[in-house]
Amino acid sequence: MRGAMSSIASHPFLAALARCRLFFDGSTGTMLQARGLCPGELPELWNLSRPEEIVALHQSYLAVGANVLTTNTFGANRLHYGTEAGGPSLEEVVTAGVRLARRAIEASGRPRDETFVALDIGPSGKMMAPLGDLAFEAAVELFAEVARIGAAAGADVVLVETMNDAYETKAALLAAKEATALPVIVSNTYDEGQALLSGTPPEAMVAMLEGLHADVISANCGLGPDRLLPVARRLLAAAHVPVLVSPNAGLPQLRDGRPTYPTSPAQFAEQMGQIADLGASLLGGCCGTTPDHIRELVQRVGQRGFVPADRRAAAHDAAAPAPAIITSYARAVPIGLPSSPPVLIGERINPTGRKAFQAALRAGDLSEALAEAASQKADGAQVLDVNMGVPGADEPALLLRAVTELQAITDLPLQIDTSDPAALALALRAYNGKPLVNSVNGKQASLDAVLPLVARYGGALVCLTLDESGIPASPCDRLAIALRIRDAAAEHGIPASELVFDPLAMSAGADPDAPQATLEALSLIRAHGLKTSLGVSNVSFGLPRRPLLNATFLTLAIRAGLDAAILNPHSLPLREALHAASALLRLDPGFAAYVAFAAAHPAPAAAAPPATRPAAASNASAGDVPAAPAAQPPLYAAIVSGLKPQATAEAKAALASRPPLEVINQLIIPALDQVGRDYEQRRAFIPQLMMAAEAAQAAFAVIQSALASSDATPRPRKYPIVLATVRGDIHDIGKNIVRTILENYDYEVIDLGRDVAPEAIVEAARTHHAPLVGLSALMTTTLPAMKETIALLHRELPHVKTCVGGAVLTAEYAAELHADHYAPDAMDSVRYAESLLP
Ligand code: B1M
Repeated sequence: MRGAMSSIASHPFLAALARCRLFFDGSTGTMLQARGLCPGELPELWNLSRPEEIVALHQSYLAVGANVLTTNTFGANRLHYGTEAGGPSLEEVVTAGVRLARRAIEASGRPRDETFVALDIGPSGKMMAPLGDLAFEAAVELFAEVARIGAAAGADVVLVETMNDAYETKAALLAAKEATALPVIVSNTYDEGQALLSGTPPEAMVAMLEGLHADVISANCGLGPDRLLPVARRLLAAAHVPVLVSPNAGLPQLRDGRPTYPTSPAQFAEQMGQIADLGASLLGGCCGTTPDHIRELVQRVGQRGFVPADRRAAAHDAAAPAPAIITSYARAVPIGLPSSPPVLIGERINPTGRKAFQAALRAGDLSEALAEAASQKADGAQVLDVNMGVPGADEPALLLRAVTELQAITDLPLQIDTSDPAALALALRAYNGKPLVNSVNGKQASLDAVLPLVARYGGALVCLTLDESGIPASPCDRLAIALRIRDAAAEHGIPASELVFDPLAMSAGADPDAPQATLEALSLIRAHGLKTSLGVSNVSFGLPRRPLLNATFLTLAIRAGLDAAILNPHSLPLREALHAASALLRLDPGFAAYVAFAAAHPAPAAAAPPATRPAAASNASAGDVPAAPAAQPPLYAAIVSGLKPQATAEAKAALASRPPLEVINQLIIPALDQVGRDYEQRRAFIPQLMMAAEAAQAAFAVIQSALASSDATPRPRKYPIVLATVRGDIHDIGKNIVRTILENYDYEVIDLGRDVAPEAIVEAARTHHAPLVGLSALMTTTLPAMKETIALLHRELPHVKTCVGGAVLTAEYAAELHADHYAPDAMDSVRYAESLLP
């Protein structure tokens, strides 16, 4: 977070960065391979077994002008070291790594305040929960241990690098900050789509990392300097801290089974020059770069003009007032962009006044909250407010669960809405990204509780203009509270650009002057260069035709300069007002959003009669008119949205009116195809793919048990069929469907699971005397494994027939692989099995 500058600003490394450009070294892995590191050998072991090689490598980089050395500790963590009796401890490996780099510097005679040792921390190699099995706090401890050891051994700075998952990056940065007093550089690996594997764009990374006080933000690995240039440009446009760029020497090409890197030292340095001119303060190299690359880089770029990061950032901020950026793992949402419509914050994940929702939350049931996330997004919400304030419930635990589970199924940023500091602390720590915090107010107790938490974890902050004396009637008094909050935040290092002020809508029924006062306070706050938000629906409390009043008040607030509106996105009048006012006030260039909205919501006369919405939206705020329902069948929608409990319930409902195979073929598979298309077109990312897969599996489990119970009498089995997803491929939903249908037709299925080696498949066919083997593969990259399996089967067991299936296959491909049969779906495999031995 800008302004919340680190207390270690006087550290020699940061002081050097304010003076001049620094050069990192190049690759470690590629260079060690050239010195004899064998495939599969752990590179960090060389710190103990071949220390002279490591020192020599460091010296080769120092000799060409590098002034930051990366320790040989990339993969050193508790998962790889210190687990085997007799093996070296993690402490030995990391300490040696730091000392060898220090030894090289000392031998070079370079001054201590010009040449630095960066403790290298790479990714854990595991997937973070809830999608994987590495819990957030376990990841923090894993990285903290390495950071503690490295700092004690004398590292100057921590380099967290090659991270391709935003959440793991957060764990590593928090760990390094909490375990050491060193500056921390955080480096991510972006793909050609300019996002991390977790789908995170550069702006979202910058917002989260600056909020957590990263001292340098960086991109490394993955691409060469030419293809990393657009990412560097985006990082430099967004970041206020210095930026490091360490690309590969181009995209690797396989030669004789080994990767080679095509970008020559001269090309590398030439392309890096462009990145330096954009303002990168630190430059280095990753895979495939050698001392020759760094020599060229230092020689060609060392003399170019250098602008310190704070001057570069100040120039950006002067060009346009800085918005408050909030993020999820997949997107950054700016609040307060000039000439933009207000950001729509969905208010529906809030049990206030909703008895059934409260009872469900008290029982630990979050399904309505998850369904609201999906339906509010469908109705245009850009941010989701999450409030778990239920009397009698454990709010910290519930809010933590809600934040975690919501982030697994939605890519929208969340607004964490609680008045309980303990709940806020837990949710902020576990949040994947940089949230909006709702809220602080002018009471000293609130300022004391909330500001330190936001300063520590990052976040934009909604500030309510009330204090110990209540909500002032006068707009000027509300402004005075806003300014007091602004000043208190600044003392905690939270800049005004991160604050969004809510001048509080009050019921016009209770006080006819209230709406005017709120609008005037809003204008005053705006006139002081501050941002605003408003929960609009309070204005109509106790009055008839609430949607009409709410929509009109929203229009007036937009006119007064509203930056964010907290409202019910299911309310059509509110969304109509938002789009129409934004268009008329020139906040919607070219009327683009208005036209898209109008196309999706034709005028009432032409529209179909309103239908009732699904349960999730049926208890919309009093008087709100629900928007048109989504057209997708509920089971399809539940799978696409990754909602497991809903998928289970909707599968049961679907089975009441359709046969099981129809549910599979017309609802489950098309939903997965939709998610696959979204993934391909970068509208969805791995987390959504995984949640959709889990929802599909939950639906399929219902179908499986329906099939099993409809056919309780055991019948003799026909013959054994071996089934497997081939080596390297973990997609097994299709194979599982095929197994169930084959079993339903009385075949004995030996299911070997997924990612199965050719030899294991042949062995199972031999042992079970199976006349038929069914193979599944869903990726072009795993077709060779399928071909290898078929060849091995034909060679070892020529009498065994092979039947293949999976999304990437066609009859032509199957013929090329020499399969005996291609089955486009499960029923076709049954027909083929019957044709062999009826
Ligand atoms: Co991934 N995935 N996925 N994925 N995934 C695809 C396959 C992909 C097409 C998405 C896309 O880009 N559009 C793409 C492959 C691109 C390509 O190679 N051309 C892809 C990718 C790239 C990946 C990863 C590499 C992503 C990453 O990590 N960067 C990764 C791969 C990991 C690995 O395998 N090493 C990955 C991971 C995953 C999840 C884990 C998240 C999850 C799988 C969970 C699981 O299976 N347990 C997943 C999912 C869900 C999909 C999609 C969306 C859906 C697959 C599916 O289940 N379809 C998929 C997109 C798509 O296919 N539209 C995609 C429904 C299923 C019922 O159909 O398997 O075809 P299918 O089975 C049918 C028939 O084909 C036939 O009968 C079945 C029933 O009718 N059949 C057989 C299948 N096997 C048969 C065997 C037989 C007979 C018939 O023998 C007798």
